[in-house]
Amino acid sequence: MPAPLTSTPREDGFYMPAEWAEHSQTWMLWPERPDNWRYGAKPAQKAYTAVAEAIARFEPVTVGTSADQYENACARLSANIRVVEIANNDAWVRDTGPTFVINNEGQIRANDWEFNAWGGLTGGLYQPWNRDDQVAQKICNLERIERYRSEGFVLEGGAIHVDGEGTLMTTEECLLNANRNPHLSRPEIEQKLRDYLNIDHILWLPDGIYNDETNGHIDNMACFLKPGHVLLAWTDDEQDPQHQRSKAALHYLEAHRDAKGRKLTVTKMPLPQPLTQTEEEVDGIDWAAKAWPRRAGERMAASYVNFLMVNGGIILPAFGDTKDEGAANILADLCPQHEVVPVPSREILLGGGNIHCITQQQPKA
Ligand code: KQY
Repeated sequence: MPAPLTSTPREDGFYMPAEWAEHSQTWMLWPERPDNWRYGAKPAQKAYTAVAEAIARFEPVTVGTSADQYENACARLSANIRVVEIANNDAWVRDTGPTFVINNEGQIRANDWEFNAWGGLTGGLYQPWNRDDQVAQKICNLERIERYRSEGFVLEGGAIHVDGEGTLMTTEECLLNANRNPHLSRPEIEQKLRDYLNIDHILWLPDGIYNDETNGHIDNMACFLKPGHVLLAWTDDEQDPQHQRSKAALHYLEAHRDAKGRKLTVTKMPLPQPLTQTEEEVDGIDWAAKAWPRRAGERMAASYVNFLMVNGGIILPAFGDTKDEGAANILADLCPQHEVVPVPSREILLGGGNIHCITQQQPKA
């Protein structure tokens, strides 16, 4: 397959479209590692399957799996879901897959970010991560899509959201974290984002969700619903450590404008009640020296903001919480052109992320 392009998307006229732009398909990976997913990942496979089936109602889905799990994934997923072999270290394609970029001539390319398992040797979630770092390249090869490789610049897809009109939103907690790109200054990181995503303006929220093991990915904290309109994870409970984080983000968004000079409308999306891992859940996970330890009682980074927009639908995390219905209603009111489909996602949350983290949309070129 061809070597990565040596130019940048900005030089070549490619940009990252918003998530609501039409997709040709969504990518997922199949969970299996027993030191992150309890009971040999069987409950997680069920949860991922429900997400894949929900998305497949709206657009094609491709699921990448290890060779060992290929037959099992094929057997559990509907026949209309394509299964392909993609070796990986874990199933978080938002972060290990390509970030696609398009141009105005109907062409598509992709960014293949350097990946270090959310923090490398200082704070990363597992070792090794070499297979994860090949996922974007393999997806591009399967689709015959040319790619840009951001050698020397670590980024995960969950750390960025764009409005497709020149604005990118991220968090300082993640992108300025010393465990990502300690050799780059803030202006240098901003230049990388401009070059690879072709954006003009960056909104820097201070922090993400409390206790998020990704170091505060934006896709759990806030997202665009349309240009000029941000949905922000929120709690009114001043005793909750999340309150200060959400309040600081709200103040920031109220004080800043987007790339087009628009004032931002912010809608608060309540968090579910604080969710913690149970003894029984933690018990089902294999202990491994090179994987992040899980502890009973630990607060999980649960947020309804971690949904995926698909063609005509919104695949929304549901936690079996009293706030589930309200969250679905907020999105149904704000996005009447999308059918809101809640999918139980506690099992995915136990692995450290949610529906947006386990999916990667491929825009229609
Ligand atoms: O939230 C994400 N984008 C990924 C979470 C990874 C957790 C790994 N245990």
